[in-house]
Amino acid sequence: MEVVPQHDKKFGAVVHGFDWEKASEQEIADLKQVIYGNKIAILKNQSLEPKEYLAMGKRLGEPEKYYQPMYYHPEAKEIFVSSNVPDNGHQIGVPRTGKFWHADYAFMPRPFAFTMIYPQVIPTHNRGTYFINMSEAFETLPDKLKETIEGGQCHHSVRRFFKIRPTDVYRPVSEILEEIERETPPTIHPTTFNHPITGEKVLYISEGFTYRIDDADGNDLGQDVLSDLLKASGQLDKNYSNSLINLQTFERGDLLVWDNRSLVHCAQHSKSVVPSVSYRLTLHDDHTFC
Ligand code: 7UC
Ligand code: FE
Repeated sequence: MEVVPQHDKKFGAVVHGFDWEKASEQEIADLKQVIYGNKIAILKNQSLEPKEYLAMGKRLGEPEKYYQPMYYHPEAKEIFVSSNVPDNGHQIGVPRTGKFWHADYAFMPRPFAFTMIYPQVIPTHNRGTYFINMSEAFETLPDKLKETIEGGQCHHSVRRFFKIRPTDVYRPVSEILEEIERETPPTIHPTTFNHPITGEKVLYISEGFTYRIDDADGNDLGQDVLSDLLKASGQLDKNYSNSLINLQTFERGDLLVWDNRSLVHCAQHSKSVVPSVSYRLTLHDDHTFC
């Protein structure tokens, strides 16, 4: 395994020669440190069948399948399929996933340590995902704002980005909204926490899922504080030109693994529909999330 940091970018490291089957325990531990330290690892020249991909994920962590079956890969439930390319006329997975700033499963009690993305059909243009390192974003905050949020908590919900399922057609929207609140009730996480491995302080908020911020006494700090924080972190920049935003591009054979504690991400937007398929795996590690 050879690791080359992406010097033209703020973070990320390219990893050549990683073989999940042959890798020693030491190499697996080293790769995890590369991910924590560089936030993203771009594993080159990977050629994996769905079952092999899952086996690889099991070497890096404990895979958890998504809570909604409509995303499942037919050969492995743990693989979350993002696709707008019908397979023999059938929709597999869900199109246009993750086109908003978020950290995966931030709306759940136990979010994932790692997200893996293995692109299958690479879009002809707009091939990439935007990332922001939320510990870097925290460092840029004015001291006054850091004090305001110190010791506080945020409320997160999937409600704004819950995808209507084929089985929801003809259901009253009020019933669907009630179901979302019942099955995925809002979750509370600390507004900032120290990353259990790097020790860096992470600002844990996202434009997609965070809807309320409280101070250390549980008082609502209001929407202005939340939007000031989102703005400072670059998540409200509709042109994606904020200096905290990094575009990570990929090519066929690349497999991305990132630190889902530190990073928020947003799938690149595209006005026209270009064919795109990617397989996601989400993993827990041995540490509590925050
Ligand atoms: O379809 C999607 O954009 C999925 C999103 C609501 N959740 C991704 C996650 O794992 O947090
Ligand atoms: Fe995501």
